[in-house]
Amino acid sequence: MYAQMVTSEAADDSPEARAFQARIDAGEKIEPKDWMPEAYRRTLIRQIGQHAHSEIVGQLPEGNWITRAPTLERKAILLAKVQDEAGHGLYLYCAAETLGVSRDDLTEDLLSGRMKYSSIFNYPTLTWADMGAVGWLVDGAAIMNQVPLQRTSYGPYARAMVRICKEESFHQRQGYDIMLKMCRGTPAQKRMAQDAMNRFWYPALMMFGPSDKDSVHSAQSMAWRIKINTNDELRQKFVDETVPQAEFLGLAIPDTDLRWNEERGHYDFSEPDWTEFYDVIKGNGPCNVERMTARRKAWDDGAWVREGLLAHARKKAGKVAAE
Ligand code: FAQ
Repeated sequence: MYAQMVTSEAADDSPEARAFQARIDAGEKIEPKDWMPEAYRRTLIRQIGQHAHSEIVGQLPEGNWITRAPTLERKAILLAKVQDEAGHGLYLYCAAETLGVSRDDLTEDLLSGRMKYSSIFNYPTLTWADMGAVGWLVDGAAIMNQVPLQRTSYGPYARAMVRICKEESFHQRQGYDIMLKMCRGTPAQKRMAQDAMNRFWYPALMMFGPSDKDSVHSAQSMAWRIKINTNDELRQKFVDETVPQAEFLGLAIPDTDLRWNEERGHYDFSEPDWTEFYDVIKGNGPCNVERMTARRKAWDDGAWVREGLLAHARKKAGKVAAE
């Protein structure tokens, strides 16, 4: 229901809106009880809610490999990483709740398809090398997007991002470490690493969202400092930082047009297939149905726990009121 309300960010020229914009322009943080335009609040609910859902759904492709990690140490590390993602989801749901939505409503919106989650988690993780590629490229792309969000204008979101970014850096390093091990291993392991790179490169580029000319929300979100950079700026930064890392591993980036552009001081690269991107975010990616089936089952199976906790809280509140 919240997703449907965010169709356009209506222009508001009231004195309150002008004072609000002045606070944003001065770099002040907006806190939950401060006045804010309704469209600002809804945009935040959409973005933070989607972000929270992504962290939760994002546990599934890696959770798939916990029982099959090649060593006890790798299993413990992967388990810790997946638990971190659950924690990130919870910080973000808490930040969204400060805007007056409930976690239950956000979850219902995810399960009904009214709210989105990151396209990347609709791709399968087929081999152990995919755990390396997810950590290195997916967490790497997530960090590139999230580091600037530590300076986002909404206080609770900015503060959640500080802790999340610290943990994501560890995730990125553990993914790179898996890739390094495989690339320095047997020829078969190196081939697995290259295959994972080939499958995850373009989906990782899609994580930054559509190209700037097609981004619906960027202009208003940047004016409100909900977003600090455009989608294309962050995608370029990711490519520039990732190419030398791939070279160190001895992996080829699956893009024949990738080359350093001396004049721009950046790599030129091919855009992802945007038809595939829109197809995935409409629910037609390789794993969309599987992911939502898993989330729906977890939500339904956990109903008795939520009901029990609420009954306990109500009983406790009743006792306190009676005292
Ligand atoms: N997937 O106008 P824009 C992670 C939608 S966390 C799906 O450019 P905006 C950690 C967009 O919602 C990954 N949908 O939108 C981890 C909008 O549709 P709507 C998540 C996408 O909001 C690692 C429409 O397209 N990170 O990975 C995507 O200004 C490993 C038009 O797009 C965040 O959420 C997409 N990739 O910019 C966990 C970061 N891109 O809502 C486990 C915060 C766009 O109108 C394992 N979010 N759309 O129906 C953001 O920075 C922004 O929301 C963007 C999109 C940049 C994602």
